Amino acid sequence: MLTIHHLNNSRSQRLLWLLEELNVEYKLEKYQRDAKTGLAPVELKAVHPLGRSPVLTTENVSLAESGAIVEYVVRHYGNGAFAVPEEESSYQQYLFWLHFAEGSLMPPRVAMLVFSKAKQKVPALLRPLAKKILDGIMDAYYKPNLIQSLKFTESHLQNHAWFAGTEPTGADVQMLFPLETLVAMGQADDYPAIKAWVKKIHDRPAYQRALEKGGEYDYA
Ligand SMILES: N[C@@H](CCC(=O)N[C@@H](CS)C(=O)NCC(=O)O)C(=O)O
Repeated sequence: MLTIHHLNNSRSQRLLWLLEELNVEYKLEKYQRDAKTGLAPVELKAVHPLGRSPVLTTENVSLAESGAIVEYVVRHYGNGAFAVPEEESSYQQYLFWLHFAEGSLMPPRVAMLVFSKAKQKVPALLRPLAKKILDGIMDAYYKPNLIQSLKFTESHLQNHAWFAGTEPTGADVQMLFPLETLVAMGQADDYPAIKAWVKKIHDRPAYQRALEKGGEYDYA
């Protein structure tokens, strides 16, 4: 039996969507972020040394990294659904978007989130200086980098129903978290195709079931 170790308000929500789409039987172990730090509780370290979510376990598997888990689940439990596309150009799209999600899109999003939290934590006297430095780094690198990635994603979705081929695949699962958080945070006004793609997934019965099972999730 598969177990998914799931943290509230986190990337693991997309795994629940995948498992619901595939009608896989699974057990859900829920963990709650620390109210002050937002970090995962120490119990997750007993499941995997990195102590982050998601983690998938079976009697003989303990796998972290959502991309790795998506590939594992689709390969062993997919029965052809959400699978790696066979057609060469779709296969290349699949590889690209599956890795782009965590490799290129998430890092500037996380950095900007961390920087804006950091600004609030600096003592009031030092805040103007801290703001100047942190905004300078964001404006010089993370912001333009993120906008470039989002424009590229938007242009793909203006011409394609899914990220790779004619049906949803693991690439869509991976792209969901960065894009649904963007929409939920009200930062997607310039990206109508991204908004429509997120809505299309949110409207699916399997997504709704995943939401019900996962509990607290601020991005849907
Ligand atoms: N690239 C990893 C990222 C894992 C990750 O950072 N997960 C976050 C949840 S969104 C987490 O567990 N954060 C809590 C912590 O770091 O303590 C993946 O895709 O699985």
